Amino acid sequence: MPVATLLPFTATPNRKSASPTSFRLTEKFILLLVFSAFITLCFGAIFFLPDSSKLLSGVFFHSSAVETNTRTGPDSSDPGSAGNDERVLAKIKKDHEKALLEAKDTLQKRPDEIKQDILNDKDKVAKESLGQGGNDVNKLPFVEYHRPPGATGHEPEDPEAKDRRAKIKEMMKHAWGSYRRYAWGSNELRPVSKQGHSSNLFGSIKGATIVDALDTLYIMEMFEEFDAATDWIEKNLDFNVNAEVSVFEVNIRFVGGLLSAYYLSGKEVYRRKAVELGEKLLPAFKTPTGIPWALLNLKSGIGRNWPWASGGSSILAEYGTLHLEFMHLSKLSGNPDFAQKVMNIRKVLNRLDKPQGLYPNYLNPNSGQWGQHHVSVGGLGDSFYEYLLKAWLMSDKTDEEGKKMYYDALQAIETNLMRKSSSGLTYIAEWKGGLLEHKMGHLTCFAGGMIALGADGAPGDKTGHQMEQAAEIARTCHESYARTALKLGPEAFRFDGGVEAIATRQNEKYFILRPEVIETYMYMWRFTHDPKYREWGWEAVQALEQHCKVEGGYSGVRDVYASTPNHDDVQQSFYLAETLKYLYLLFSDDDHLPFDHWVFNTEAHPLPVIRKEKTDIPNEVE
Ligand code: DMJ
Repeated sequence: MPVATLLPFTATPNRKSASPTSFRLTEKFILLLVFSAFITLCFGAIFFLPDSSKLLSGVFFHSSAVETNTRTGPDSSDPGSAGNDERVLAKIKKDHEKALLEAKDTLQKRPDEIKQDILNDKDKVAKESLGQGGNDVNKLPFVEYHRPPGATGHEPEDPEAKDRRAKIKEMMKHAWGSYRRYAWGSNELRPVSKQGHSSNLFGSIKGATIVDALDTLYIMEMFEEFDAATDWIEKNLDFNVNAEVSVFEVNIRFVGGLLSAYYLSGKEVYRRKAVELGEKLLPAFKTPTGIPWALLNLKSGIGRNWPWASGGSSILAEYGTLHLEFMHLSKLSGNPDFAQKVMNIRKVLNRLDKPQGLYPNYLNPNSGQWGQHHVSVGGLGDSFYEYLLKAWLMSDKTDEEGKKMYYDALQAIETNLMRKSSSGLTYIAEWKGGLLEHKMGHLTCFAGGMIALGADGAPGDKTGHQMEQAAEIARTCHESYARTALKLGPEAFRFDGGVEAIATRQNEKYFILRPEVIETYMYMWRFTHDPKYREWGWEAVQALEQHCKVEGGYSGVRDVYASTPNHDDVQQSFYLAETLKYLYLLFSDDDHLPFDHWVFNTEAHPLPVIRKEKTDIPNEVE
């Protein structure tokens, strides 16, 4: 039918026409019926044609998918396209059948066979991605995960220890539950004002308490909470921030927390996140000496040092507290850069002259020269010494350089900094250009645990001597608690002006839920089983419950000598990571996170010993 013949029907019905070709009404009606039947048929054909949805979208919606198909796929006018559709349908059918067969096959397999299949698949994917090269965290090499021993414990047989351990778990529930309720996603909790708290140590990275608490949740078998934390991390933990962070704090809390969570649970998300963050920290090492900056902008990769640090220096306890985490990052990522960076720090240190064999707290990353000659086993120095010892232990005692550096440094500390008060309390003073300041920080109290941990390997028959030193430091630190009104330790205490183990300056009287004293009790208990360490730990628990517990969590206090607590309104993330974990372990049996398999980073995150005979399997610890 010529198109022209249809034209009258496009006219409105009441339009008058004198044309001889005009139709009668019945004819018009019949033609209208035929025409509408034709239209319906055409329209219906659109729906009944194969793959009609694509066709419709091509007609009615100008989608990019359709556009792509028309550009790269077969032309719809191509006579072969019907055959293509059939082939597609046949392929879908075949895939379905294959999947069904595989599922049936899998159901008939034993669990160990299924596990092996999964491992093989993973291996295949890993090999493929390795072939593509690069350090993309999404293409991490395959790592065979072995659950390390003692990740969770069992109920202690001793009924008192059992009850006390249960009490510590209750404390964790209160601390975690309050954080979850009032500050979920913030870095820390303000337990009095019941809101989030953000410290500028982490820039705009969020969730410090979540990451720091992960392994404590795990070892206490709080799995519902652990899963909620994992979920938050998967969805929200973001390191792509334009913010300046403390390299040290982010490493010990975030990298350390993620690594531990990986080793305890085997969840890949933790390995991925740890490596991703580790890679973001690498630009901090771009200095003439390779001694890293203290602060780093994670987006720009620009670093700098604390403005208050002597002569633009980096800080010993900061650049010296990366070793454990970075060795594990290299093992888990296959990227040797991490290990090389921290080994280079040692090279720089070993080339330098050390005054009296001591390590000053300040080192300029540009010149490679010491800043002010200030030496401390507390703030600014502490965990550098800890990591020398633990690097040796974590290497399955193969890192002879770390071992030598540790025992040499400890000897210099004993000779130059360790003193006894007139009533016989051993303390570790601070050294400023050859002069002693008879002050010991709460932070320094970790040294009791460290010296006990290293005593066994001490050269020249010094094991007994070092155990005595460790016990004496534990006693001194206990005295610093016992001599206060609240039975909680001050930030720093002095041995001068007629006082012993007492803070004399107002700005040294606060307690911020720090772990170091309890950490030392835990190590001393493991090595001696002297019940006094559990008693001292229990005293601390009672004081925490009485003076730090508030409705919305746990808070630090401003003055431990005041008869009633003045709360500082901060629940530090290390309270969950360290203080509560060390308390829990103090009342656990020794096979829970056993020392011959695990080494704690300075934030109490357990990392497995890397066995020398199995270095090809990064997390193999047995
Ligand atoms: C923690 O973040 C770590 O233990 C660090 O090494 C020193 N200070 C705090 C806890 O007091």
